Amino acid sequence: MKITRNVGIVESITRKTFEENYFNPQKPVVPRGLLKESPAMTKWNFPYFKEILGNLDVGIFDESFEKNDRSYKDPHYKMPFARYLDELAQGPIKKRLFLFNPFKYHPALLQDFEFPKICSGFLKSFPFMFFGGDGAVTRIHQDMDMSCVFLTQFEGKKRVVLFDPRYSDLLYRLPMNVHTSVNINEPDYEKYPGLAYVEGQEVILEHGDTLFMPAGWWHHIEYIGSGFGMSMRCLSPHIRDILNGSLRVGVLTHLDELLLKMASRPWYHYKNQLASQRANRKIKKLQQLVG
Ligand SMILES: O=C(O)CCC(=O)C(=O)O
Repeated sequence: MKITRNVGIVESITRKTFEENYFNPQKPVVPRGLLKESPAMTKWNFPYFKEILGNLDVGIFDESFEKNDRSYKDPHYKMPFARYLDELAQGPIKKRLFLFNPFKYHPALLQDFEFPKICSGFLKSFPFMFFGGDGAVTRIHQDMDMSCVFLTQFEGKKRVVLFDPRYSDLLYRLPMNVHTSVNINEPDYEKYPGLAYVEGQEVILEHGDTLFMPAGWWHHIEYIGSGFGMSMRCLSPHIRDILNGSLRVGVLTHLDELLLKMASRPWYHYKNQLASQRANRKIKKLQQLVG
């Protein structure tokens, strides 16, 4: 597996340039300081969230999220947000808050930023926040709804590794799911030979950086220092992504979870087998092309 640092970083960008160079061709980019005028950039920090939402019970994902046969939507346990923020501020903990919607509980937060003007089609009811401690990992996945994501970093840094969706088979995507069993930090080429043909793009996000992740791009995320970020989602310019996303959100994920509940091990085993078969077919095609 090759990991490059090819993601473009731009200090400022017009809507026209963004659409032509990144949005329409669905190419990742970091438009630095996209939200720099927003009050959120200076106002949002751990003490502020503790003050406004400290009493809220939040769903925590611990390291067992790394296990593959768990739904990635269900948190492992709950704890008061204030206690979680204290733990984050104190030191390295791998607990994460994933797809957290604080705006539901404190709508005034929506006044603290504006959706970027560089594209339209934002799903304005679905901004989400993500918190994590130093060393926490959001395991590689695609976003189920197949929308484009603008991920802005507020506190701490993040290492993000992106993979083009054309590598889905070689990344052993589990059928009916947006996950894979592979670990991109320790690729097991014996078990997953397809990984040798995959190329990822790594980028480090710092305070104020926004990463544009096109629809369906795989992302693996590591927290460098305790921190948090926010995602804003917008519809893909391609109707096939919108249809695919609706199918996944409306049907496939529910079916997958039902089968996981009914027959967890055999279903998981069967999905891994299918993923391997798909990867092997892809490897064969690639080998025929080169030789
Ligand atoms: O920042 C994170 O921890 C995860 C972000 C993510 O997976 C997303 O925005 O889809």
